[in-house]
Amino acid sequence: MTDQDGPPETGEGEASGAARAPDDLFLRIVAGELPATIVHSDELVVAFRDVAPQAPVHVLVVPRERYETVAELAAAAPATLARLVEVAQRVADAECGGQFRLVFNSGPAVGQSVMHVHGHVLGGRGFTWPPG
Ligand code: DGP
Repeated sequence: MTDQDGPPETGEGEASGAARAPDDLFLRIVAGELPATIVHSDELVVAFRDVAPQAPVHVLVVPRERYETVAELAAAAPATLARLVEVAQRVADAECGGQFRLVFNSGPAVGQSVMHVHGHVLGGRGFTWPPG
């Protein structure tokens, strides 16, 4: 894996939904159409800082292709999900000693506001359990 590769060539089939859905904020960030502080980019995933950080480290890792939920991503493109988790660990290794909380909100009822699957990598402070 390199940090700056070209366009996606996943070989894992088509992403669900409209590949260029105009309301998909994260597709627009992946395409470079919206600004973001990108901390990692490869042929499968892009990681960038959350615009409203909830912890000293708060990075979103998203697939380049559009899937709505983590379960959908796991079923359709498991290698991309594995890469997403690998990148989450790499971000945490670089920024908060390797320990982190990885959150996938799946559905509006539990807080998903952007319907393009994203892992929240949270770290750099203590966390309580259970989450709110
Ligand atoms: P969720 O609620 O799980 O769907 O998380 C969406 C996250 O995305 C939320 O923490 C805020 C972040 N976010 C929303 N819009 C933008 C944006 O335009 N840029 C960046 N960097 N983050 C965004």
